[in-house]
Amino acid sequence: MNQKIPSTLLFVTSNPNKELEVRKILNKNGVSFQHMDANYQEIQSSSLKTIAAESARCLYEQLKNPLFLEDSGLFIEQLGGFPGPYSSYVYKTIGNSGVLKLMSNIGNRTSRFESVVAYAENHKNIHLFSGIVSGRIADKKRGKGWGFDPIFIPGNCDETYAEMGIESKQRVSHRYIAFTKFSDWFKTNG
Ligand code: ITT
Repeated sequence: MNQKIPSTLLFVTSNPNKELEVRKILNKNGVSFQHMDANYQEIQSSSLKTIAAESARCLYEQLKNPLFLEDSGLFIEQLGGFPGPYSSYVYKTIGNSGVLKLMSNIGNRTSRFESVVAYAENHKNIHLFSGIVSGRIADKKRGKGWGFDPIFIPGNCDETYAEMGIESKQRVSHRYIAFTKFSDWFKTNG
């Protein structure tokens, strides 16, 4: 990472869709940040909280600047929580078609999206905020959206995240829940 580091709150992510969604949520909630487009090494764990906390701690050690990041994933009940922490890799390799193929004979399509925000105030104080949305996997891809948006139907809705569009997704999403908790906390404690 050879980027110049500004002395402001950093959001480290290599995912532009995530950055856009987070910018909308935090702008609305009055928390400003500088985006840092960087890939970082993640430890292996079945827990997004453990991965996010460790990533934030390591990045703080390198950057010596307050920062936050988000680890998120889709957990499918009948697949034992797969892809979960491997969501990014699974999306890049088998994609939505591959996930639908794995689910082809499975009637119970219950799944959940999770988001964990890790805020590193310094190398010791890592604060975690999580958001979970339960839902189900659609029978086929519906709508245009990034990642698993075309195959995930939240809660009691009929539409996938992709069909809902970003503004409606932003009102219910796992990311919205986690980042609202973070910004509410940050405004008084950050
Ligand atoms: P950074 O780690 O650099 O932030 P990433 O895309 O690798 O970017 P994650 O490790 O958190 O991020 O991977 C989560 C993956 O889960 C992501 O790449 C998508 O494929 C999927 N995902 C997470 N949230 C999603 C959402 O709101 N809509 C669609 N897919 C999502």
